[in-house]
This record gives sequence, C-alpha cells and structure tokens, in this order.
Amino acid sequence: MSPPAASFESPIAISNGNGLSVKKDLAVKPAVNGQAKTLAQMENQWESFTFAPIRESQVSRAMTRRYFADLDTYAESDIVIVGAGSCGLSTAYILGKKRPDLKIAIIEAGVAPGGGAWLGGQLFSAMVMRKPADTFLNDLGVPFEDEGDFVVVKHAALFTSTLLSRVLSFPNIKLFNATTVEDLITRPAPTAADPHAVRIAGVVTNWTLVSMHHDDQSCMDPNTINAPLVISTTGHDGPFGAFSVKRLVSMQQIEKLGGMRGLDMRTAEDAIVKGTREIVNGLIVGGMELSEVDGANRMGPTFGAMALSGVKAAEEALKIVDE
Ligand code: 48N
Repeated sequence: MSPPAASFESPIAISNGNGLSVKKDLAVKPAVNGQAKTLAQMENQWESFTFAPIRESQVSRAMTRRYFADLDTYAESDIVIVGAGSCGLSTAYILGKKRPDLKIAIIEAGVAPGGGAWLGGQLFSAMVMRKPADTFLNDLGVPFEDEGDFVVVKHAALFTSTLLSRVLSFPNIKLFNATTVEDLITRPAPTAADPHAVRIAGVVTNWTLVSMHHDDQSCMDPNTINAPLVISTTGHDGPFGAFSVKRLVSMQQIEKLGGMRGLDMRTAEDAIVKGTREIVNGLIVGGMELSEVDGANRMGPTFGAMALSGVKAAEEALKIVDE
C-alpha cells in the first residue's frame, strides 16, 4: 500500500468576514517592535524592559488555528499510536526517523505523556536498561553509565524527555495528549476461521476529562481518526491500561486475555520484545499491554524491553504499510 502524499502546509483557510476564505501563512515573523535581543543583551536592562505588544485574541487564534488544523490534517492518518509511554514513544521515534512521508498521530490519555518512564522504580530516579538496549540510548543520544550487562541513565526523566523532544520535533508526527482512545474503528474482514472477524481501521477519541465523566453527563459523543494501522502501547492493566486488548476481547476478536504474570526480569523482557506483533488485522500491540494478552511476566524496574519493543513495533508496522 503506497502511503498517501504527505500534506503539511501551514497556511490556514480563514474567513475575512464577508464569506471569502483567505489563506494566512502562520510562518513566524520577527518581533514588530525591533530586533530580537540576545539573552546577554537583556541582562541588567530590566528598567527599560517590556514585551512586544499582544492582544488576547491573538493568543487564542495562535493556539486554536493550529490545533484544529492538526485535527483536520490527522483525521486521516497513516498510523495511530495509542499511548505515549516509553514503548509508544520509542515506536514513534523509529517511525519518525525512517518514514518522514507517513502521517503519524499519537493519542495519549494523560496531560503529561511519558507513561511510567519518568522514574526508574519505587520513585527512584535512575533508570536501568539491560544490553543491548544501550544501542537505543546511543542512537537517541542519551548518556548512561555502563555497568557491564546493563546500563544506567542517571535520571529516567532524561531518557523520557529526550525521547519526547525528538518525537515532537518530527514534522509528520502529532501528539494529541489529554485525549483518550475510547474505542476502535472496525471494518468487516471475515476469514474462513471467523466470519465475524474485523480489521482495525482507526480510533475513536474524546478529551480524557470527558471520557472520565460519561457516567455523570449526558451523551458526549467522540471524535474519530481513520488509519489503516493502529499500534497500541497502553501499558499493563491499570486505570487506563491494556485498553485495546481488553476491547478486542469485548468485541470477541480475541477469546480472552492471558493476564500479566509475576515479576521475572529475564523471562519478561525477551518475551515482550520478541512477541511484539500484529494481534489482529490492522492492530499491533507492544510494551506492557502485550503482557496482558500473552500472559507474559512483568519485568519491574527495567526499561530496555520498552525501547526495543518500540523498535520491533515500528519494524512490524513498516512491513504492513509497505505491503
Ligand atoms: O508506560 P506505560 O504504562 O506503558 P509502556 O508499555 O510504554 O511501558 C511500560 C513500563 O512503563 C512499565 O510498566 C515498566 C517497564 N514496568 C513494568 C512492571 O513490571 O511494572 O504507558 C502507557 C501510556 C500511558 O501514558 C497511558 O496514559 C496511555 O498509555 N494510555 C492511553 N492513551 C490513550 N488512550 C487510552 N485508552 C489509553 N490507555 C492508556
């Protein structure tokens, strides 16, 4: 399937009041009241300091035009990644590097992306990754201390913030945070084994704060994103976790969940990386969400499998996209 031509033009069609739509380029322009200053030139100049002029509506339009232009652009995406934890972000990083032609939307329920990767374990800050996940850290440019069979990043937030900044810098990737995937878009795809089989064709979304209040408000219908491929990395079962695999069970697309098993680092990490795959037509599952479907062990406070499951998920995705 050849990916559709990417269209990332920035001009926004807006009405000029008498029904005509004009195109307004959002390119950044130099400050109106003179040259941009360097920080050094600003030191000890606070007496005369003042910001360039602004009107509140300019701020509102700067945010809303871009957000709604993004919603329009990504309403048809090539790939949707559900969950911006360490696995989902690692997947996006690899795809962003390899395929600037693909439109990739990341849907993250939390206001803060990053999932469980802001701390190493029990609120300790250092993050452990077993080799060969150090190859991912080298590619990303995250420094670490080498302890032989494993490496240690001095603060998990250094890994996650670096990964997040690289992902957000790709022009073909858009993060919609504070947004929950509430359901999956499906299309009939009967097989000889299952006449009711479907293929996944996108996601159904809503603001997370709306999703949390469906039981105390009237019907607040969702939005949608069409995509021929969804990669779900929503973590193990928790407040938000394991969303897509639980939905596959309730849609009777898989029989039941294996359920995450006890902690066994050496078993868990290999199983998650090697098991990352397309679970049903159009849906790849990686990271700890996979432990719920496969009944894999948990690995506890070591994150190499999250990064490399992301690498594998990206590889599986490109096999499908390029079919
Ligand atoms: O960090 P998580 O939970 O998931 P992973 O698989 O990226 O990383 C797992 C890792 O943090 C561990 O659990 C470590 C290795 N410990 C293992 C162990 O044994 O305890 O990120 C999942 C992300 C979160 O940010 C959620 O907010 C988000 O997915 N999410 C969703 N986003 C949108 N829509 C949803 N329905 C949804 N559900 C979860």
